Amino acid sequence: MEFTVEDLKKAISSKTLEIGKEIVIYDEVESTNSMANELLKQGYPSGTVVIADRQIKGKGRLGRKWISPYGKNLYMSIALKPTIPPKYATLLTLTSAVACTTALRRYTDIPVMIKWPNDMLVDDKKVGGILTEMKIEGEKIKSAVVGIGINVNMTEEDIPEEIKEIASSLKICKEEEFLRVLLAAEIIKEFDKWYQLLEKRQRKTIIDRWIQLSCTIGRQVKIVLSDKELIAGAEAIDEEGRLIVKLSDGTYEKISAGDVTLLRTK
Ligand code: BT5
Repeated sequence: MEFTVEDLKKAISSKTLEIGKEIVIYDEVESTNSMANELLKQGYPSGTVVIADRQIKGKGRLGRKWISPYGKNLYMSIALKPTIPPKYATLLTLTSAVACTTALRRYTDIPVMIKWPNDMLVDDKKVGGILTEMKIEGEKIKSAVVGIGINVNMTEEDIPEEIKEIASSLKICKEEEFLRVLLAAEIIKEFDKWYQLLEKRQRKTIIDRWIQLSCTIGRQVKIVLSDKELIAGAEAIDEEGRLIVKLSDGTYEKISAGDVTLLRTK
């Protein structure tokens, strides 16, 4: 890795309340999410950040993989012990997307948008994704890991055929290289701010900002659920972070998990 924990702490510069008090950087891991979980088990505190230069088993949602070439992109996980009730679990992903997108926009000036719940898109192509994994015990979230993958300096040639149609990178969007250390610092600072709002139950502030940054609301979408597919209009987000969609028969449905494909601008 071309930057050290000290470099990153210097780039963060201001004091954060919780995120990044402990930072661990690896050359190679199976998955920064798995490593963050491991560190939590070892007693590392909530807010611990794990970064790696390469992942050999980078994870997407639902058992999918996250393509993680060496030295080009940001692979980062944040280990947390949230105090919010489990029913607001989806909101943690939405909060993370708000923090990452705000940080990306500030650092790169690229108009990154969020597709519900976890994709960061530029011109409908994916430049980043978020994987939230949680351990829930009874009525409590025991621990959570938010994994953030951002395609930073990947070129067209670096993108494997299987995702060429759907993926992009910050470098491809802006034709310039970005410093991962500065991007990571910006994300840690924003995450610290938005996560505190979530912990303080400021759900409306988070959802309002999410809607501002979203390219999902107001679009026709295709939703793939485990047992069916729906074509619907994405109308709003409820206070648990679920997507409210309007079906062609005029009825509404709330979606809390599933894949959303944007169909066309309304
Ligand atoms: C995600 O899943 O978008 C969550 C990605 C989270 C990755 C981070 S990296 C740090 C941390 N450690 C981990 O092990 N994971 C997290 P999902 O919505 O399921 O999207 C996965 C799909 O996106 C794949 O099936 C591919 O089609 C596509 N994909 C894979 N790698 C990609 C990449 N680098 N850029 C864009 N799209 C990609």
